[in-house]
Amino acid sequence: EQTACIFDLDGVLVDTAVYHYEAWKQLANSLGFDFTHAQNEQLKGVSRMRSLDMILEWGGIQKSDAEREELASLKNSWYVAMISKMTTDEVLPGSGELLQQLKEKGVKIALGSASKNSALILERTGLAHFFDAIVDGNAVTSSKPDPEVFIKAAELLAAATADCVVFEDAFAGVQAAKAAGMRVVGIGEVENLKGAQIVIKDLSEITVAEIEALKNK
Ligand code: B16
Ligand code: MG
Repeated sequence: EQTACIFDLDGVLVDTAVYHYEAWKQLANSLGFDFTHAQNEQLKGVSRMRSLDMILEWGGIQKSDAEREELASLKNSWYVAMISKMTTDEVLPGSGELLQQLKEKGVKIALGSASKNSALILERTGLAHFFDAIVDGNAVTSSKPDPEVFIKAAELLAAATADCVVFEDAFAGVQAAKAAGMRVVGIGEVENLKGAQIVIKDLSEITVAEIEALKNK
């Protein structure tokens, strides 16, 4: 059967974590407390509202639902201002090349991201044209580790879940892919990505043939 590939966005194709960090830090500071890089790490792959709730908890602050909505949209307005200036230089090593090779071999490609800003990021970084399907934070009701995002992506590609290979940098994303019955390539450190079939530093470290061979493992 034909392999299909599903890519997470932040931390796999592009590095937007630095912008999330700046925007969340600005929000935390405006509420009177600090926000560290280590805390930012814990927000990878986590939805916007869940991220806000974790930050408010770290700051020991309670807010009403209406205030939480307001804070989340304030953070997002700062974040969007930053990602609106992204360029094609901000694509992570090997991403463009791998997407190009998959495309040439006729492998179907989908996005499976928690972000509600994926369209803007893909457009700014010149990656949008590679995708046969896009499933992001606007299209799902349950966040990773729930498998919904990847199952929807497989459906849109008309691919069997067993033929899908997911590329993920977050542990919650690895869990989501496993729950969907898919193979997972982890991007980052082995100790953070337990359950992935293989873990690589970035997409320059894998070939189309290696991806297709994963299904037999
Ligand atoms: P937004 P991914 C995730 O993207 C990020 O890793 C996470 O830090 C962020 O909070 C989440 O998207 C939501 O992003 O505020 O833009 O909707 O890694 O699933 O591509
Ligand atoms: Mg990610």
